[in-house]
Amino acid sequence: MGKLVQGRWVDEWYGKDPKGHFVRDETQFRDRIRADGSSKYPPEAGRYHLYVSLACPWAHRTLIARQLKGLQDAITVSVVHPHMGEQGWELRDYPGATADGVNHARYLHEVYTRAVPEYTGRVTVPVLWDKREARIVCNDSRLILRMLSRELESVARRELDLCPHDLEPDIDRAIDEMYGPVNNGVYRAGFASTQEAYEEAVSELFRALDELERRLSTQRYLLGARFTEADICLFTTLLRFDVVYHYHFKCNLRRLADYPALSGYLRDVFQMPGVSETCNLDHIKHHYFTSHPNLNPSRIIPLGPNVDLTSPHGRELLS
Ligand SMILES: N[C@@H](CCC(=O)N[C@@H](CS)C(=O)NCC(=O)O)C(=O)O
Repeated sequence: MGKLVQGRWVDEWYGKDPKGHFVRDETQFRDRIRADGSSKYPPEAGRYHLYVSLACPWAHRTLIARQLKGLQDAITVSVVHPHMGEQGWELRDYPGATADGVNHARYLHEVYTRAVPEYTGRVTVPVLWDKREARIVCNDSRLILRMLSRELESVARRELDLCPHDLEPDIDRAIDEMYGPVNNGVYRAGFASTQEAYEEAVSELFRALDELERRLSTQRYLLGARFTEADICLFTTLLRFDVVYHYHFKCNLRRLADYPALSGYLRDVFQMPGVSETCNLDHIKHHYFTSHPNLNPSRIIPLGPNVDLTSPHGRELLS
């Protein structure tokens, strides 16, 4: 675990504030592919490459959008090894992982320094790489998600609007609202270094889940009858909840299985054509339980819990 400082890899755990709250660094590469030609990155089949981890909820967002939009041929992918070790994410052999066919890097930090030799910051997935200019376009999951849903229509095989214009403000609000307490909330709980910071995160998380449970009891998706980017953002956190966050991050006031609407919603999204192909519980468990030695020093990966994501959910009736 570490980061780059002026292009050199240094060992460093995540940031925290004086009260022990986990502090996530801002992403630094925030360019966009633009369909209207207003950026230096036009949509083009075969030009862009995604570096992802199948374990990471942020990277998982981009993989789902790529799959649902039929962008698999247009955008190539490298999948890192699930264990994030001393040198960070690594590209080496493991079932479901791939080599780096583009930059031939052994470590993801080499990809960052190839783009910016003096880069200072964390080396995170997802990364959207431009093969033509050998540059990182963007390493922010939310921006990449929006690009995949909006800017690559000309090379997408499926017509599916994940961010309809009439819903855009509501989608943005839903994503904003769940980021702090839910998506980042599980990390704020797991990486808190004081009791107060942990309790604050867990209370906010479960208050937000209770609210989402109410909302999803009467409507199929977060914004109503249409599946959108906001659902992708919620889904990738819920998928990891009972198998990892409940135990490893101590988010254990309730299990997701204790929420009928949320757990039905999880199965509903999992069963959408294309989504299950992007989900890999082995990578998820392997990553979290082996990559945080201060949380799980033995690195033993628990066998349970058994979560059946294929059982009926009955949520079609809500549409
Ligand atoms: N805000 C970023 C977060 C990405 C992120 O933190 N990814 C994690 C994996 S779950 C990572 O690569 N962490 C490595 C590190 O911070 O050293 C996004 O949404 O893209």
